[in-house]
Amino acid sequence: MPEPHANKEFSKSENSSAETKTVHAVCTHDCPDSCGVLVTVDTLTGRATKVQGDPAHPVTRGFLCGKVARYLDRVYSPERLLYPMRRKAGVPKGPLPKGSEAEAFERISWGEALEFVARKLNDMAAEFGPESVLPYSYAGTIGQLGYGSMDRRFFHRLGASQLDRTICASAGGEALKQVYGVRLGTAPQDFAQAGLIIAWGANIHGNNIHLWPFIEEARRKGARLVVIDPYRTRTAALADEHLAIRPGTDGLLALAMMHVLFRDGYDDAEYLRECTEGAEVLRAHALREEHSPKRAAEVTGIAAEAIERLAKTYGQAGRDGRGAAAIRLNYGIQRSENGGTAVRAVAMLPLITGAWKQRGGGLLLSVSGAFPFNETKLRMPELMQASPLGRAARVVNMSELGSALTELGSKAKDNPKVRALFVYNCNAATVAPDSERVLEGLRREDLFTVVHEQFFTDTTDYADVVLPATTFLEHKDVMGAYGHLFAQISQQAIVPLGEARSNVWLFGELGQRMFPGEEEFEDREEELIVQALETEHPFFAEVTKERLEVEGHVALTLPKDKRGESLPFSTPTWFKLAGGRAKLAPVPVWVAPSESRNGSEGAGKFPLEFLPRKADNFMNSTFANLPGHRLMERKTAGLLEMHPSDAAARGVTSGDGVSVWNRRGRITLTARVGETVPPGVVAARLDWQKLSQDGANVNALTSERLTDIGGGATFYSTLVEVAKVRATAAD
Ligand SMILES: Nc1nc2c(c(=O)[nH]1)N[C@H]1C(S)=C(S)[C@@H](COP(=O)(O)OP(=O)(O)OC[C@H]3O[C@@H](n4cnc5c(=O)[nH]c(N)nc54)[C@H](O)[C@@H]3O)O[C@H]1N2
Ligand SMILES: Nc1nc2c(c(=O)[nH]1)N[C@H]1C(S)=C(S)[C@@H](COP(=O)(O)OP(=O)(O)OC[C@H]3O[C@@H](n4cnc5c(=O)[nH]c(N)nc54)[C@H](O)[C@@H]3O)O[C@H]1N2
Ligand code: SF4
Ligand SMILES: [Mo]
Repeated sequence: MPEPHANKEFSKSENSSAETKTVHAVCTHDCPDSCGVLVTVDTLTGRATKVQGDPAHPVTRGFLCGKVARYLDRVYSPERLLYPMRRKAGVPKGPLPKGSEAEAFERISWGEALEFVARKLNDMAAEFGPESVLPYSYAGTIGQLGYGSMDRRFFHRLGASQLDRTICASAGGEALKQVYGVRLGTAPQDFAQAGLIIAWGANIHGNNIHLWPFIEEARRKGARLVVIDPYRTRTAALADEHLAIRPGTDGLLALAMMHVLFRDGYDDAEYLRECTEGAEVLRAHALREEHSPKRAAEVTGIAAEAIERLAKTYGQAGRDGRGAAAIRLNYGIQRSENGGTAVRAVAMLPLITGAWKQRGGGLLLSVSGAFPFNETKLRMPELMQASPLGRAARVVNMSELGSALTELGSKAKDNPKVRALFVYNCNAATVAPDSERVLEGLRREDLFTVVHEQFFTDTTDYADVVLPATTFLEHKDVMGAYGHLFAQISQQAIVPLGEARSNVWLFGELGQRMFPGEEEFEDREEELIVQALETEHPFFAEVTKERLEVEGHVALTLPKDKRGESLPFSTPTWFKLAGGRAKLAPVPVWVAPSESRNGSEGAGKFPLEFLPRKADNFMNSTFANLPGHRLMERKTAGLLEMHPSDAAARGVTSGDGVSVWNRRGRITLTARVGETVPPGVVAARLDWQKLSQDGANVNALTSERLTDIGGGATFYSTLVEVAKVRATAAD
């Protein structure tokens, strides 16, 4: 690996002295904020001594979230995985108690590890066909290179199955594209100008903290904050109004808002005419009786008056000198069976009122579409043609991992069973839905599993080979963001610990071994960054490697409208209010998720809607193994939050042990009775299996069912039943 690089600009900064230097890195966790991070490094020892938010970054504004403020606990954790290891002969695959994992494996050299993995992949490809190899990755890092570059080249060239990365955002991302054609939205800084802010399925304090200062600024100027979330998040508790909607009913709420907007003349006729298609069809649909606030109230659990008020406040925003309406739509609502339709409906609201015309107005889900990185150059999909397959490989949906490992394929070489699973950037055993099936698949003795990781996790417990991965302090990358509009470079601040290696290095080495002499596997971080930036796209007019190296972050060059404002959708284009860009229902039609109180399975044995939520102090499953982070999360880890009415009906009081189950699985948690959830809804946090009571986590209960649009995971459409298993010690 190259030696760490001291950024010229930052090494001159006042933080630097003869003994320390400051390096510009970027937090590469899967978070909308993509913070600029200044890393202080002791130049004598080479050790990082401090991380802080970059004060010069207009969205980071000098602070990091609580979890990454303690990032050095992760980098220098005594539990870091530092050497390649191979499962010892005779040790069965399966859960290992935390701290004992290393005993199941023996250390090997990188040379042996690469040789072994290359040979196994070659053997599998030869015997069963290359599609028997399945890469499985998500967002351990969202750096352009670490997330998807050399890894894709490698698997394309091999002819491995392709992975459809749907576990997080594909329903919402696809729905947004159906309406707008692109993933763009309101800049976070512009929220400071808004007069009304709706946080819709958006846990801002937990997941998107750098938006909060802009919301506070708007509120100081009189803006109102409304939170639409079944769960009483900290953001909800701090809002002017919290609408505790029933899960999976947001599409209907949005239609009811449209009903009022059209009925009461809050639609912007000129904007609709100039910028959209299908407004008349949508108007007729929205005005149907089933979309009246009264009818929507019965389903959503939000009073008709509250819906009327919300719609009117939304319609009046931006008029008569009031600030515009900004919706922070986040991914919460699209983790439902009907989540694509829900996002599609919500995304239409600012088109109806023309909220995009003013700074501060509009909607933010993701702005990832604003970064024109040259992904084709990085990933080289054309290599699939050069593979033994000579065609595009089959596609496996990552949200169906359990089925892919237990049911998919046959003896035929053109549709083989999965024989080798290569996991990187992902804690698959913990985060994938229907984990009982996933684990059944991972236990298969005829499955060869490689895991590239920073730590021993629930997933490494099933690995044949584990390979040590670098943290974002230990490798270089280039970054976009999905929650702001600055491109950044993340410098390598320290030498990798032990024998940890980056994703780029690993797949480059494997590529060179398996396909000797093929140049595309010789590129490393420096070359790949140059390739990532090879584009004529005007948004990158100012984004050059040279500037990124010196400045750390560079603003995108966004187009300006005739007033000279760079607002994403203020000028005429082709937004679809009816019709969409694919074969969708012409207008959004709300259908209850089958696993919800109004759905086809709602009246059955499992009456409670379950929210298997993210932890505010972890990043999905990342950080859950670190004592300092667990301490921060202690008030919610391992708990089942229940409404008093549901608890009373089951004789449960706070502190009781409860069993939570459905057809797919069963877990044990400790009850906390209170008003953080509405009646009929229970909530718990995602955590490692091995750190949970009974060794099973919330995903034992979730299903592989996919969303209506985008083939996404439906974590938040899950029904369960709860019973007391153990009284609290106080009883
Ligand atoms: N601290 C922390 N930060 C994170 C993460 C983390 O695990 N921890 N994960 C990162 C990742 S991968 C992502 S994708 C982002 C996601 O960030 P968000 O998009 O905020 O995603 P969620 O936390 O899944 O859901 C947001 C809120 O939606 C609510 N919700 C659930 N169902 C419904 C519903 O039917 N309707 C409505 N209106 N609301 C609903 C949930 O209660 C939750 O409070 O956060 C990132 N940031
Ligand atoms: N019940 C439930 N399940 C969920 C969710 C939920 O809200 N509830 N959220 C879903 C969502 S939105 C998402 S995005 C997924 C997230 O699923 P994952 O992407 O698997 O996220 P993490 O749990 O953070 O695990 C990432 C792993 O990558 C490793 N890693 C980090 N950097 C690198 C690197 O550079 N190289 C390699 N090789 N490894 C690295 C980390 O050590 C970590 O173990 O989970 C999904 N699962
Ligand atoms: S996790 Fe998000 S908020 Fe925290 S430092 Fe990283 S980018 Fe910033
Ligand atoms: Mo995610």
